[in-house]
Order: sequence, then structure tokens, then C-alpha cells
Amino acid sequence: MNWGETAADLLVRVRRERPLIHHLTNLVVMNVTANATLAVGAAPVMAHAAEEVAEMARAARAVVLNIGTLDERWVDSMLRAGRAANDAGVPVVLDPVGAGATELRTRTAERLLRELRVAVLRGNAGEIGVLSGVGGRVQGVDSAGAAAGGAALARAAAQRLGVVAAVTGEVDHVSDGRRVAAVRNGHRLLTAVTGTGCMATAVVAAFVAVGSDPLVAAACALAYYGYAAEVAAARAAGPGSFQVSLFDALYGLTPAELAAGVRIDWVEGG
Ligand code: ATP
Ligand code: TZP
Ligand code: MG
Ligand code: MG
Repeated sequence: MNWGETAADLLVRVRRERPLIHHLTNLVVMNVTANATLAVGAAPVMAHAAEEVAEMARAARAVVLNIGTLDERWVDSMLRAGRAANDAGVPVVLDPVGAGATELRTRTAERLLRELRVAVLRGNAGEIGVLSGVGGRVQGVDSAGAAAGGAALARAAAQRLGVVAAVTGEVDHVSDGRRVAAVRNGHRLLTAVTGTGCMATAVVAAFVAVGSDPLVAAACALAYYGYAAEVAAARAAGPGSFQVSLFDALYGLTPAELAAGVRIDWVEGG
């Protein structure tokens, strides 16, 4: 597989088709994930009211469920949006922010995974470690480690939860339970800005909306995002200017530049 060409093709499709992405997300990242979605070339809408989420989910090409600042009403809305998306064949992308840090977060992520068909689960190693049963630790919204490496973790999560699992970190691993891809793009400045995991999830949703293979789409999205971060870091003085430059790089990268910058390889299968 030519990963560079595949990623470039998916980026062209996002920009041409401008898929609507319905986000039910957290208060910290509401603005930056909408802007990341726009910078990629897709169209964001944030909608949380129980009265409208099913209708909005049906109109979208992907739905993002992010439990970062959850409460009872938002969880009810996420279940309604997820059911409507499942019925309409719209892919659901779940970001289980802080699962493992509190019982509410763990229980809620488990419930969403049990009651909905989730296409892609994108989280850090601690979150995926907890949800997969492999073992992990989470402090607040940050990973504090997992009982297995990223490749084994992604594969186990995919097999046990019936999803494509994307475990991010210095290297990202994406698996459907059989194949595992490693994504080696990224920059450590991503760890110095809040919401960069949530933004990664938003970019994954935009690629999954136009792609036919969720594993391939998620890996290409993470490579694109990571490469944009590399470009942004070269122009930045620190976390503040890095965040601004990240939007510029996501927006400005050409398909040819992306094709040349992608660093993905199969660890298993493929
Ligand atoms: P955490 O709260 O533990 O940081 P998160 O939800 O913010 O988790 P990350 O695992 O940090 O998610 O992933 C967000 C993005 O940052 C991904 O694109 C990932 O590849 C990238 N990333 C994370 N850590 C590093 C690192 N040390 N070096 C390069 N890129 C990184
Ligand atoms: N608190 C609740 S949600 C949130 C914080 C700090 C943002 C987490 O974003 P990310 O992308 O997991 O760093
Ligand atoms: Mg992070
Ligand atoms: Mg996160």
C-alpha cells in the first residue's frame, strides 16, 4: 500500500466533498475542534440538544462523541445521536476523554461502546488500556501509562470492543483487530496544548467520513495531523504560536506535500 498517495487522496476528497461532521464534544475544545474541522476542509456543527441531535446526526457524514465535560443530559444526547447515526449508516467516532480517571467517565464510555456501533475509538494509551481490559492508568485527561505497548493495546481493544482502535502517543497505533498500522508523524509540542487529542479525533472523523476503510482513514488522518504539527512546530516559538500555526498547516498542506511527509507502516497484516 502506498500510504502517501492514499493519505493525499483522502485529503483531496475531504476538501472536495466538505463532509458535515456533527460533534457532541466538550466545553474546553468546542471552538478549536470546530476550527480544526474547517482547516481540514470539512464542515463542523456542534449540536447537543436532545430535541435535535438525531436529526443532525442523520444529516451528517460522521458523528463525534467526546465525553470530556460530560453530564447526564449530554450522555443522553450522545446515545440519541449515536443510535440515529447507526440507523442511518453514519460512522460514529468516540473520544473517551478521561475514561479511567473517574467511575462516571469509565461507565459512560463503556455504555457508549456497548449500546452503539462505534467505527473508531481514538484515545490515549491509559484510556484505551482501561476500556480494553488490558490495564491502564489515567490522571485527569492524561494517560499515566498502560499495561501493554501501543500495537498490542490497539489490537486488543479492536478485538474486544469490535471497533477500529486508534491509540495515540509519540507513535500512534491503529488496528481493526487483525491489521496494525503505526503512524510516526507528530511533534512533542502537541503535548503542551490542551485539546490536541480532541482535535486529532475531529480530523479522524473528517477522513472516516470520506473513506471506505476506517483503519486506513484513521491512520492517514493521524499522519496528516502529525505532519501538520511538524510543519507548525518549525514555525512556532512555543505552545501559543504552535496552536495557531497548526491551523495554518492543516489548511495549507498540499496533497503532494502530505504524500511526501507521511510516515506510516504496517506492524501487522496489511
Ligand atoms: P493525553 O492527555 O495523554 O496527552 P490526548 O487525548 O491529548 O492524551 P495524545 O495521545 O496526546 O492524546 O495525542 C494527541 C496527538 O499528539 C496525536 O496526534 C499524537 O500523535 C500526538 N502526540 C502525543 N504525544 C506525542 C509525542 N510525545 N511526540 C509526538 N507526538 C505526540
Ligand atoms: N478537561 C476536560 S476535557 C479537556 C480537559 C483539559 C480537554 C482534553 O483534551 P485532550 O485533547 O484530551 O488533551
Ligand atoms: Mg495530548
Ligand atoms: Mg484526550
